[in-house]
Amino acid sequence: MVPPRNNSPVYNRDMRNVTLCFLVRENEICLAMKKRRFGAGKWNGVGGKVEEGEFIKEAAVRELREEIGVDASVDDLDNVGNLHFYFNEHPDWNQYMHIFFIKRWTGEPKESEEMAPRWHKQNALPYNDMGVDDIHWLPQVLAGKRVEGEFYFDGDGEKLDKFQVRELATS
Ligand code: 6OG
Repeated sequence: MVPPRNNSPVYNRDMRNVTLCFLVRENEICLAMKKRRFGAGKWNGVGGKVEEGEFIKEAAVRELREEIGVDASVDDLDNVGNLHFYFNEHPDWNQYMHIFFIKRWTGEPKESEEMAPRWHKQNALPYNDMGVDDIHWLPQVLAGKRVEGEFYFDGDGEKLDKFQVRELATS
């Protein structure tokens, strides 16, 4: 697949497409504790599956509203990364994750049945309680880079088999 060269995420027809959004403000980033389903008990951004017929950024905006009660405009979503995830033992879980940073929104992040949001210092993130992939791409993104890459997991996604991450030209 040709990687996106501009700021529009590109739908991957061969895999499940999912979104991951981070609200960011000076020195801080909003992480949310996932309360159920995949990734429960871990800090992550906010997101989920892109539904049939939905644009990727619209799906991201919907999840922000549903999961932490904030409203954002698709124009304020900055596509900072795109990662392919492959689960060696569960190929049906494979997914393509579109990552967004958001600097402008309305409302205060609030807890839902799905997630409990909290602001964290960007330079002191709880990587041990995040996805095992995060430490390999989030620092670059926080440093202003755009990334793409592939991660291969063993088990249910808790063990990293191999990965590669490439920095993209910032547009
Ligand atoms: P639901 O299945 O609850 O959405 N996600 C991952 N995030 C990170 N950082 N690492 C992973 O490694 C991930 N796999 C999935 C995408 C799942 C949410 O979790 C993200 C979605 O935002 C495997 O609808």
